[in-house]
Amino acid sequence: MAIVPSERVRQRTHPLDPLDASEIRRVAAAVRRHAGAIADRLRFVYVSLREPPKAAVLALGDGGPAPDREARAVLHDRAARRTIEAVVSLEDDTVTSWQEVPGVQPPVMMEEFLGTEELVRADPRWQAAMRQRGVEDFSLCMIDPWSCPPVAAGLGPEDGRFLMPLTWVRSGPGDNGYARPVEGLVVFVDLYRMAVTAVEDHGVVPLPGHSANYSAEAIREPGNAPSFPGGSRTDVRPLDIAQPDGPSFTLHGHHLQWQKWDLRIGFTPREGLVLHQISYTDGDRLRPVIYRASLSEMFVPYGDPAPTHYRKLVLDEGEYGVGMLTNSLELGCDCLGEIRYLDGVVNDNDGGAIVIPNAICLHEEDAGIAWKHTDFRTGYTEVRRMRRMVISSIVTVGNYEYAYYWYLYQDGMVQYEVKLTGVISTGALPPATAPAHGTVVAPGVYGPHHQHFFNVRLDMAVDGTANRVYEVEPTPLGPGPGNPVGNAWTARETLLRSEQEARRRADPVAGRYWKIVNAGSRNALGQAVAYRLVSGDAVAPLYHPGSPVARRAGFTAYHLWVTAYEPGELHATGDYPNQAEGGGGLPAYAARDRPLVDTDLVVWFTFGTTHVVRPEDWPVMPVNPVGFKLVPSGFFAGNPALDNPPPASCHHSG
Ligand SMILES: [Cu+2]
Repeated sequence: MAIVPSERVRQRTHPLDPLDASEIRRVAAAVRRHAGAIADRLRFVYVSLREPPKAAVLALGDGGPAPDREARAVLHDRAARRTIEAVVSLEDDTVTSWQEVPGVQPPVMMEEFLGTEELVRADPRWQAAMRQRGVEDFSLCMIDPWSCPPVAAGLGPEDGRFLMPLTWVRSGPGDNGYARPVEGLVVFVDLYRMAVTAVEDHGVVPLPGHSANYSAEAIREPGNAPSFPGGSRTDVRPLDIAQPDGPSFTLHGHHLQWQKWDLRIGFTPREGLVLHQISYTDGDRLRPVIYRASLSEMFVPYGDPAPTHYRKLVLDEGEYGVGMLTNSLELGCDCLGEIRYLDGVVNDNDGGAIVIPNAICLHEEDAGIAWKHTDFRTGYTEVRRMRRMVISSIVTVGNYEYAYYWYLYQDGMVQYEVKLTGVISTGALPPATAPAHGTVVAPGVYGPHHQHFFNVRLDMAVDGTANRVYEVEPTPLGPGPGNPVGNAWTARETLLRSEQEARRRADPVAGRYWKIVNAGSRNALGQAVAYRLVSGDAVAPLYHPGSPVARRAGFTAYHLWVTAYEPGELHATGDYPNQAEGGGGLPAYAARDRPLVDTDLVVWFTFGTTHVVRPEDWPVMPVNPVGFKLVPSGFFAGNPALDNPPPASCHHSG
């Protein structure tokens, strides 16, 4: 019997699997055939899976037919300054939709990111500014292409396509370039003309003199800041993770099963790591919790009004794409233990495929104790270990690293954590001055104050798609007949009925949290099943509420947003935040004020950190973890980790 190759592919590919390299190339070929005369002009911004309708994916679990496989391509015709969204059927390699999107700028492309550096290096005005600062060897200069927010006139999408490179200088090849920022020099590049349109020089500030390297060798050098003349510590003995029988999870393609958890792993050029259909096996039922979980945007606004810093207002995901910037991970370094990996596959700007080997790391970790009790009268003790499944990826965005971690626990908890590390963005100071909006980290170098905001989109599916959300606030009761000694309080629940009502701020001191409830599904105690969203790291924006900064990232005005499910609503700042005035994404989605009770809904959570830089953040920053937890709250009728086996080496348990 003849086997048709495409049929074989079809059998192996789940509808939610990300595009592989051959599919990306097929999409590009189909786009070029369709584009005809303009094919050679088209640049490929993003090529990614166009996920099938949710109903079709859910029907698959009941034996429904495999939905057609489709891809979405965001294209840019630079000559005509047009952005096009195409849909390509991977069933027959044809373009099924071709739509121009007017008035937008797609994100910065890798070729632009890389091409800008050489362009600036060759510009006589920039060269003159560098010579004024005593720099003759331009090969030591690092020209980072920061995005260009439209906070100045004439920089909207209709005026051109801009980047705003900032310059640093290495003291020698291979040195930490961010140790020597070029203060006061801002360059504007028009990517359509591939030309430097303006060079702003706000005056010479001396380049800091010291190196700030962090290799095991470099930290010995007396001139390094800080310096460790003894080199690396010698008292760190081996700590090996041994799993002689292998890990407790199985990975088939992109399908991960671990303990009672079951999910699929995806990857897109914009969002990077995506989790699909996170479900928990409870007896003989596979109970859905989240249909799709993804980082939807990041925002890093700087709080320093100096000319080099006030336009640093980056939307790292929407303006660059964090999938594109994902690292290849290495065993024993990025992840420890018995590791499995998945590659990430993204497009290049010619429509080719780039495979990022080992982009996603999967492993198990011991997470301390799961639970314990000692009967103090008899000495009878039961204790269990907790284990967690870790799904992670790390991205490099210029100077900063962001490491993203999803954790699944044996007690039904889902946790998300971003570990911030890398090198802070620096500024230089004139001699004998103190920064008003930052912290000195080395002689002549300061780290400006800034904030990091993250927004995670959680397409919830607690026991099915019909969910509702309550805000819960522990509330003291006033004194009275029902509260004679004044100790009484209740957990007051407020139903969030519509999108406008569901824009909420965190109040960790008050113990406020949110509960995603399926009112139609009851646990054995008769309670409606739920998961609660618990915030540890909610921050308030420090920019003025009426400012262009606030408008750029409207999602930061609230920590919680809930919207009615709409497949195209995936990003907290909307589809095209690059050079946009703002207002897209969550503010626009929620403006429709759709009803939210017992419907298919999406929970969006904004969290982050206010970064008042410390000297200890220099020259490379110790990780700072921020995130949130989703905790079962009546989803089970008791402790779901009761059946964790007693530890073999523990004599008290069993
Ligand atoms: Cu920071």
